[in-house]
Amino acid sequence: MFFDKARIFVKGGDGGNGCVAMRREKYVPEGGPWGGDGGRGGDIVFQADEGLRTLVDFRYKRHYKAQRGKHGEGKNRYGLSADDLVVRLPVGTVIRDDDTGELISDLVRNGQQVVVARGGRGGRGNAHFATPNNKAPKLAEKGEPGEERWLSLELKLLADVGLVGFPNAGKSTLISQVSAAKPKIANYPFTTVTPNLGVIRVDDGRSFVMADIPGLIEGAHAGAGLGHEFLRHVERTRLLIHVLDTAGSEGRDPVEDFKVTNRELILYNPVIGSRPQVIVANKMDLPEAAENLTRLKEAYGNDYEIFPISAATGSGLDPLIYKVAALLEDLPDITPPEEETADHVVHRAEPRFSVSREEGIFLVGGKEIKRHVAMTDLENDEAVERLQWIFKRMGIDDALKEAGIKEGDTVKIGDFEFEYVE
Ligand SMILES: Nc1nc2c(ncn2[C@@H]2O[C@H](COP(=O)(O)OP(=O)(O)OP(=O)(O)O)[C@@H](O)[C@H]2O)c(=O)[nH]1
Ligand SMILES: [Mg+2]
Repeated sequence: MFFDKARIFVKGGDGGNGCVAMRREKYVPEGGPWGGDGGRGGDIVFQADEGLRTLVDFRYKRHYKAQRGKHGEGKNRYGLSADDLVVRLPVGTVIRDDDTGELISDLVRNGQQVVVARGGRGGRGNAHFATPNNKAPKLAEKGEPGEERWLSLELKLLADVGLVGFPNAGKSTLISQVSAAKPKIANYPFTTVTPNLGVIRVDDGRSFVMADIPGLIEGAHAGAGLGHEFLRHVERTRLLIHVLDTAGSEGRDPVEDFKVTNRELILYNPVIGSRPQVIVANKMDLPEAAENLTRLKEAYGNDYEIFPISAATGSGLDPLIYKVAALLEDLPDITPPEEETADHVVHRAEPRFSVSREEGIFLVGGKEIKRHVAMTDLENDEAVERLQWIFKRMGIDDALKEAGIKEGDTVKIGDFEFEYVE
């Protein structure tokens, strides 16, 4: 099987905890705070790798977690930061946030990297919290939790040219003649069930990549045959080679086939439907082909270049390959479809926090305050006092009062519950 979709979970490493320590030295009577900071948690980094062709690895391993940072230590020693976790994916993988659908990245270049989940920063040690009023603070921050989210991955192969046409038209035979690709070829429809890529090298040093996909039949856009699933892999090609069975084997009519396939392309995606095309009139070695070629020329000769070939015998291939190489030189580079460029992503402006009431409990939500709670050592009075100060500073205190909170009511933030005191 060919896996071109996956859903996976990623989590950056948590930051290491800050340390509470006091300086104790012989001749320094009043040692100050001396606890070091925790180290940063590792990021999850995705890297495009041209050696990979499918997302099959993500079928078996769905959870990716980076290491946490080391905790800070006494004598102001920092905890070590964790290494990033680098995960390799095939070039052409589109990465989205699975919950929001937001585009995170489109890996189109070999070696391209993107951070998909940041590691948390290390908690600060108590050395940071000394003030003129509190020269020996006994609190430190816990490490910040690493970012986590579900991602959807979708592979869209990157090729310059895509082969489209009915099953049995000879697409796989063609790619096997002009490149080193060795797809299965047989005289029955839907021989090809997974896309194949082939590199075509022209004598003069130019080269381009061709994608062979499963054949399309009428109604493919609605799921007939193998459906249009695989058209995704020609979405980013610059030119389509439309392969026709000119001999009209099995009672087919190539003039009609050309129309039907183009209609399916447009129904799938008008952008693909309007890609430049050349027509390959295949199977010219068969006697029925000559007459159909004349009809094809009459019907489409004004609008398209038509290349009579025999993929089976290899005749007519050179003019086709030279022309395709020449056309590609003038066609713009592959750019992902516009709706997939990050500029078009709408980022929802999130309020800083939210306060709501449910069955007498006051719920406080929001990333920022949840992070503060996660970074607080709730067993430590001084740390909790500081958290209360953060509540005031962020305006959560006022919002709770506005919502009608009274002494003794319960406040809940994530998993953390406490009793409200004025
Ligand atoms: N006579 C003749 N037969 C051909 C030619 N090209 C392909 N064939 C035959 O046509 C049949 C189908 O060829 P494939 O290359 O598998 O066709 P395809 O378009 O890849 O088909 P799907 O993968 O099913 O979409 C095979 O039996 C080939 O040997 C040709 O130029 N002449
Ligand atoms: Mg095939």
